[in-house]
Amino acid sequence: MRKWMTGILAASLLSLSLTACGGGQQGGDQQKQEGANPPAAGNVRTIRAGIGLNDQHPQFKGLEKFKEIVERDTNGSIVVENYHSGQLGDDRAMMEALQLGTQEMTCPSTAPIANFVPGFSVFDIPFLFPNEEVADQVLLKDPVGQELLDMLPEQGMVGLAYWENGFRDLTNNKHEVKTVADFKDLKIRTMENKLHLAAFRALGANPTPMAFSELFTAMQQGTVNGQENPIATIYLQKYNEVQKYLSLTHHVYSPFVLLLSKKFWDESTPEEQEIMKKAAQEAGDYERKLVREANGEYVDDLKAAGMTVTEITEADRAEMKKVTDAVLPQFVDTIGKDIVDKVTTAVENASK
Ligand code: KDG
Repeated sequence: MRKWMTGILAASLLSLSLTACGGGQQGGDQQKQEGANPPAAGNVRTIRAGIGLNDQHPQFKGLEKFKEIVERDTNGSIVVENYHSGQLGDDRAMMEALQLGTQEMTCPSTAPIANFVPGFSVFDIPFLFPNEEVADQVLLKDPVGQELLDMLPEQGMVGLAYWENGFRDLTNNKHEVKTVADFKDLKIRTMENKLHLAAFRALGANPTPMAFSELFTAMQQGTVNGQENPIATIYLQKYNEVQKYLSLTHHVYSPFVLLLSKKFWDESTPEEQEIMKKAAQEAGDYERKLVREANGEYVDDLKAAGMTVTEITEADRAEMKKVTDAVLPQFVDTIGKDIVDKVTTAVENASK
């Protein structure tokens, strides 16, 4: 038998044995791990993770990263199935499913979470954060960020980590919006959040709350003239096909929270809980990096796609802030004065 043939035979025999023990370089560890004690089929538990955004959005890429880390580090005792584009329902329905334990994971913006834990509406205060760095400081470093997450278990959900949706900008198909006066009578879709509704009413618009999954059709059919979301969502959800004007209002910074069903959390071992927590933070840093790049990059693509893009002057943004600040007093008690004070102080300190 020719020499090279013995080589191939040997190699294929070797790879066969590796595959049997689950492949590749880190054969050793993996072999050791996987070969040693793969979980009995009966012991494998599944996380079904659903989001409203599509599979092109960094949020879905973040979920795929979470899947990779959790399945690797739990040695397959937990597997993750990711669903996008509202396949498992809209934000409210998915959070209710987590409470019931009929779904394990979702990652909504904080605005809809405020319907379950009103404290999260502190992040809906318009023009609260001057930039992403200050947002990171307050959400990821200041104790108030974790204090809010610790309010979720009472509602049957566990907040594993903050991810990023981003600064929200306004689009519409009626006219360019530069000043407060330009908001007049625009039919704007908002998230299901009372503070957002009050802020847009104060600006003179005619806001209507609506689930994310209904938004594209509502714009297509003219049920609404406009909406507000970060650039990545506007571009990746193809809103330029149904919207002509984009105003870079940056009126609200929207965090996401990666939520897990408390039922699933309580049924997990301390090791599994630690792995899921770490994976959520690592995948969150990965998602945050991707979405920041996307939010920066896609403005030019939207211009190229024919949208009229309007920068807002600091003077006009200050005017918008003055108008929306007027609605805050009626929300302080709902949010909790303690939380409002802690967050606004943290923002001031981080802005120095
Ligand atoms: O996947 C997240 C979406 O469901 C939603 O939270 C996105 O910001 C959003 C919106 O406008 O509803």
